[in-house]
Amino acid sequence: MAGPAFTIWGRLNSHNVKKVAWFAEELGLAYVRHDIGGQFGYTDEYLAMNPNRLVPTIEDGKLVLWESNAILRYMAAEYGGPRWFPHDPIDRALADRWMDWQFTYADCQRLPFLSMARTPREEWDVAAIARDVDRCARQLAILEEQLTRTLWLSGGEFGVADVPMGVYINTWFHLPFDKPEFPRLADWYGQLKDRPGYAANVMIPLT
Ligand SMILES: N[C@@H](CCC(=O)N[C@@H](CS)C(=O)NCC(=O)O)C(=O)O
Repeated sequence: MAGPAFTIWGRLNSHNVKKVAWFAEELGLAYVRHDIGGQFGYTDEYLAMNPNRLVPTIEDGKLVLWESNAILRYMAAEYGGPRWFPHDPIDRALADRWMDWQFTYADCQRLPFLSMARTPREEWDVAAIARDVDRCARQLAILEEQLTRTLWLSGGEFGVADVPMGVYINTWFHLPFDKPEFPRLADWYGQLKDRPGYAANVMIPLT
């Protein structure tokens, strides 16, 4: 009898859960996902696995793991191999840094996202949103520059290092604020949109 499937715990309207569900599809991994967190609340069983009261968490055989980018690295190593995460230490480090860098970006996107996607329009703090959008744009200029030098954040081809910012860039392009033009970012986003796992798990209504 087949063992338990790779299990993802977390609601899909979470950026960090989207990363894991999308990447599972890129790897062709059979998985089950259970809604938990946010509007679904938590169970004691879940909090015993992840005491941070955050999503996502995965179970894979005897492994229980939280922290979305650590999960992505595990998935790439266990199920993907060098195609997804280069063995060469220099290539790997250059790709890997964009995964950690995403948390820097997430910090400035938090307020516009929570304010615009999860708050009635009449309650938006327009000045605060504009300040954070400006901060996000300054950070995205760094990504734009990188994408003039490599096609993907992972290097010459799409890989795991494109996933964290790949999720966040969908939100950047969808939230209704004025934004500067970033042509290479727009190209990169256009290519992500053609990936079925991205369309199914990331390009869903922002809620
Ligand atoms: N660094 C953590 C952050 C996890 C996190 O902040 N998750 C958010 C959703 S994106 C969360 O769980 N919020 C509370 C909730 O959903 O109940 C990771 O990358 O996994």
